[in-house]
Amino acid sequence: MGSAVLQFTDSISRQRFLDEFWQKRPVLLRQAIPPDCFELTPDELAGLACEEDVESRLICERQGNRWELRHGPFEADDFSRLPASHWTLLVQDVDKHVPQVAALLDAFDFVPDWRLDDIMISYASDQGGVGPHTDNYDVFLLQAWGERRWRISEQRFCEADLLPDCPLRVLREFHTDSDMTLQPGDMLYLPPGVAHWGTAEGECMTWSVGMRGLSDAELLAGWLERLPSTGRAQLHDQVDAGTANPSLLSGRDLDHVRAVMANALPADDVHFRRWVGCQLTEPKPDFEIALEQSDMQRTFDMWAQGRLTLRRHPWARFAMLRISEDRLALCAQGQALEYPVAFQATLEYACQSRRLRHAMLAESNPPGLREVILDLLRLGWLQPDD
Ligand SMILES: [Mn+2]
Repeated sequence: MGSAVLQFTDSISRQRFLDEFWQKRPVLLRQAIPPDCFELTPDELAGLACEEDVESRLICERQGNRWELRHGPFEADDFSRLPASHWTLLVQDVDKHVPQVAALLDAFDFVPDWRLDDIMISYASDQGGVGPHTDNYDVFLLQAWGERRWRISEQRFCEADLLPDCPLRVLREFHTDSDMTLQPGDMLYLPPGVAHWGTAEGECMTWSVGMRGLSDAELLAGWLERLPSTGRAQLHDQVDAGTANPSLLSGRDLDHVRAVMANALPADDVHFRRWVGCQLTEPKPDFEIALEQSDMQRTFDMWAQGRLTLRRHPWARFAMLRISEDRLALCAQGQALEYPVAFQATLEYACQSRRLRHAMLAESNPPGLREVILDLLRLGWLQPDD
C-alpha cells in the first residue's frame, strides 16, 4: 500500500474543511479514502482481540435497550457463541499493533502528529453498534467494508441524558437530525460532543481515527510532574506565627501561596519549549519503546544505498520545534533530542512521513543525516520496514 491520501472534493477542499468543519460541525466526505487502503480482515481483527496486550471490547445489544459489555482478551470460542446480529467487536490502538494500519495516519497529515490518538477498528454483525452516544474528542469515521448507517443529532446532551445502570455511555433518547449510510471509502468527521449513532447494515467494518484531547488540567499536571525539585523554602517555613486568631489565614500566607504558584510557571524559555515537546509526545501507557541494542551502522548504510526503507515506530509521535536561537529538538516518547539548527533539513525529512526512503531527500547528504538517523534507530523510533 502506498501513502494514503485523503481525497477532498471540489466542493469541500482541504482548506474549506479546516475553515468550516474542523472542530465545528460534522461533515460527510464520500469516497474520501480508496477502500483498498483498509487492509485488515474480520478474522485478523478477531485474532488481535485474543492477544494479551491488545485492548478490546465486545458489545451486545439485547432486547429492551439492555447492553452487555465484555473486555478482552477473548478466545476463539467467545466469538462462536455470539448471536446472529446486534453485536460488535471493537479493538483499540490497532495502528500501534499493525504497522500497515498506522500507514493510514499519513492521510491525516493536516492534523499535528501529537493530536492523533489511535485507530480503533470495529467489526459489527448486522444492526451491531455501541448505541447513541457522544465522545469528547474529534473523530474521523471511515467505512472500510460493508455499510453502516449513521444518525447524528444536533442536540447537546449531558450526563443526565445517559441510560442509567448501563455499562456503556448510551443516550436514553436520540433525536435524529441527519441520517446517512456510509459505503466503503466514505468518511464522516465529527467534532467533540456531537451525538451520533452507528448501526451496521449487514456485516461491516469501521475504522475510527480518534484525536487526542488534552485538557488544561492535564497539561498543568504534566508541568507540575516535571517541575524540578528546587529545594526552595517550603510553605510551612513561611507560616505566619503569632496571629491573634489561629484560624485566620493572613495576607502573607496567601501571598506566599500565590508566589509559589507564580514561580511554578516557566521562566526559562528553552526549558519550557523542551518541556512542551516532551509533554505533547508522551507515549500512551504501555506503549514505551525499548532501546535497540544491535549495531545500526549497517541498517543506516543499506538505507543510504536505497536498499531498505525505514519506518517510524507505530508508537512514536514526532514533534519538531526550535528550542533556542541555535538549537532544534526532535521529540518523541516524551524525550527531546537536541541538534544544531544546521540539521534542520535532516530533521524535517525525518518528521515528514511515517516511511522514509533515502530517495525522498531533496539533497542526498544534508548536515547531520548520519547522526540523526542513527540516534533515531538506536532509540527504536525508526526501524527497518520489513
Ligand atoms: Mn463514537
